[in-house]
Amino acid sequence: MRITNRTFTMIKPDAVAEGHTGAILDKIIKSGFRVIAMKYTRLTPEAAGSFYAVHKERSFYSSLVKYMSSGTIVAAILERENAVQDFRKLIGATDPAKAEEGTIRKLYARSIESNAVHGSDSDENAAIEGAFFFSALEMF
Ligand code: FUP
Repeated sequence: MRITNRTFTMIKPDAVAEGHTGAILDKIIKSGFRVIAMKYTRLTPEAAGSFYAVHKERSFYSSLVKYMSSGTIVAAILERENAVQDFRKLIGATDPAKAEEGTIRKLYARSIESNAVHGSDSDENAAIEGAFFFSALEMF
C-alpha cells in the first residue's frame, strides 16, 4: 500500500545560521521520515506574513515575520505513516523550555520565537503549506 501521509517542515533561520541543519535532518531521517521535496530558500517579509497570516492579530506577529524573513531556511515535505502527529512529537512543544528531552526544539531552539523548526498541525495545513513552497511536479 502506498503511504500518502505527509507533513511540511521548515528549519528556521536560527537553526540554519547556527549550523544545525545536518543534525536536524539526520534526526528527521533516522526517525523514519522520507524527504519528498527539499530546498534552501529565504522568505521575503511579505511571504513570511502570508505564511503566518493565521497569527495576524497576535502580539508576536510582526516580530515573528521579521525573524522568519531574517535568513536562510530549509523547507521540506516529509512522508511517513502518521506524519503530522509523529513529527510534532519529534519537534516538541512550541516553547523549548516546555519541550521534552530529546526533541528537536529542546536540543536546538533558542526561544519560543526562534524555535528551530516548524511542523504542520494538520493534514490539511500540511498540504497548504507544502504547496506554498513546492509545485505539484516537485512533490512527485
Ligand atoms: P507551532 O505549531 O508549535 O509552530 O506553534 P504556533 O502555530 O502556535 O506558533 C507559530 C509560531 O509563532 C511559533 F513557531 C513561534 C511563534 N510564536 C511566538 O513567537 N510567540 C508565541 O507566543 C507563540 C508562537
